[in-house]
Amino acid sequence: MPLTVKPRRKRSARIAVTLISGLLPIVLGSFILYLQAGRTLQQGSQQTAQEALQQFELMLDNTAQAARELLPLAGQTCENVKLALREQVIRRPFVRSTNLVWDNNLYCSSLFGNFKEPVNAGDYVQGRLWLMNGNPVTPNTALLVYRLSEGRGGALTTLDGYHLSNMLRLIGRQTMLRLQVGASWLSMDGRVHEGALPQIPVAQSLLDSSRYAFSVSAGFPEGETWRYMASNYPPLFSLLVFFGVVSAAIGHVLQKRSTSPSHEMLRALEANEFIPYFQPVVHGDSKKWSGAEVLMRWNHPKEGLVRPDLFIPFAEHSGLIVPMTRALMRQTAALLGPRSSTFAAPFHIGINITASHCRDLALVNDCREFLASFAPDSVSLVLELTERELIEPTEITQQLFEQLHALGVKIAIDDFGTGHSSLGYLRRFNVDFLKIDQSFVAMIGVDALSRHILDTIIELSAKLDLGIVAEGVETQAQADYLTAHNVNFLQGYLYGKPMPAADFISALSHH
Ligand code: G
Ligand code: G
Ligand code: MN
Repeated sequence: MPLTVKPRRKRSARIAVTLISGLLPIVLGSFILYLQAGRTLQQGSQQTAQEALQQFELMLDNTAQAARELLPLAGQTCENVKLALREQVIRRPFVRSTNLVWDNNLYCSSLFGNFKEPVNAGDYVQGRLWLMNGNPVTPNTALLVYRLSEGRGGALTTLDGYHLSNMLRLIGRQTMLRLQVGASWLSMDGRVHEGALPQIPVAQSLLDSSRYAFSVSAGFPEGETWRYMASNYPPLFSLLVFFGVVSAAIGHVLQKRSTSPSHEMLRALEANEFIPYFQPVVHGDSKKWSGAEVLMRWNHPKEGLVRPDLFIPFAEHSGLIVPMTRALMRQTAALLGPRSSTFAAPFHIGINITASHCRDLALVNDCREFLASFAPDSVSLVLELTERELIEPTEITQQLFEQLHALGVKIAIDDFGTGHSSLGYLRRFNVDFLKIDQSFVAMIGVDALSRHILDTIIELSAKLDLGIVAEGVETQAQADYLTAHNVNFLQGYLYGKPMPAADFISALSHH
């Protein structure tokens, strides 16, 4: 029969929740660190580009200054001006060569003196700067040419690419740093490339010079963010892993700690933690064992043995009492069934039931299954219904008790005397036994009124032809009194406390 309670979460789901609570801080933290690393790299590339831009402007200032000083000499014969041209080369650290132009013709050079080469202003970006990949003197070596012109005259001063690439390397270090002039660009290895600057994969910064026609771009190669994190963030990663472990542990513990008592009890039911204890019931005259009451115990993994008064109310409230009792009956049948063929007379087995059991007919099947485990007529199953909690007579309960009766199941009213069941009630439910509450037994020889009630109950049961069980018999005096008043069955510490199955079974063979 299906449980009426929502099943507990699956083990795999619990593991998943634990994993997620552990991974969440790590993933989230790594994401934040990734963003932080990206920002740091962006700042780094911005700073590098800024620094390179400044240095290149300083070098170009130097080169431009030479051109400015030479421009007024344009038009004079090379013979007159070549010393002035060479002087600029020597005085200015970055200037490699100086040249004079007249009518778009380079006619005098610091290197060769008299010369003749056409000059095309279109080669120069904004008429000013040309990044060349070498010249006939030094082919395949970068060269930056600065052009100044006025009227028919002009001055060309060149900056050695070696200085430029050196600067790229010095400033760039781990950064990818490039200098772009028009459609050519210079890489850190000193080579000049034609075409648009390729995109830099990580943290690209592009800065245009406001004074000269060049720009600088900086950035990092693919995967730099992870490399940066791996080399700079190990302590933070350890912290994240620590948080992850703590968070997973909290998630795990919170899940293990059940949210409600019924939740915890369902877990216990699945784990078979509810076990039967047995308390013997003896014949009033011979004091031989006539049977036993099955009392539930919770064998809790942490709390140890838990008494039923502490959990039965929750079990009743959640409806779990029905599957719990079913499990208890199955265990009892498995323990005692195999020995039942040796029972001399029908052995009474008392099982406590509650109002929850009387809402449907499931109990009939449970009892049928229980009885089937025993040798025919070797046991008498007694269902004990406490008088504290009366059952409302309905169509269902009427059917239930009729079917139980047909099965041969007996009904006892437990804790009799503490509630107020009427004669009609006793008859309607076909009651077979009354179990006198232990409070009356305890008052034997102590309190006259209680004794009077006790005598009345005994008389009543005799008149109604009901069997009678006295509970809580602790002293010989109580036993003597009850036997003298013809009480059929006695139960109490005098004859045996509730005991685990192994003890009960070994004691059973002596009785
Ligand atoms: O032996 P003891 O301390 O176990 O019993 C405490 C109370 O718990 C008693 O009132 C007894 O009837 C009740 N009780 C014990 N076992 C069960 C059980 O299996 N089902 C129900 N409903 N009550 C039980
Ligand atoms: O189901 P019922 O309410 O009858 O449960 C019997 C309860 O009485 C159980 O808790 C059981 O441990 C307890 N009990 C059984 N015999 C004695 C006894 O002799 N003295 C006392 N004080 N309690 C007893
Ligand atoms: Mn009982």
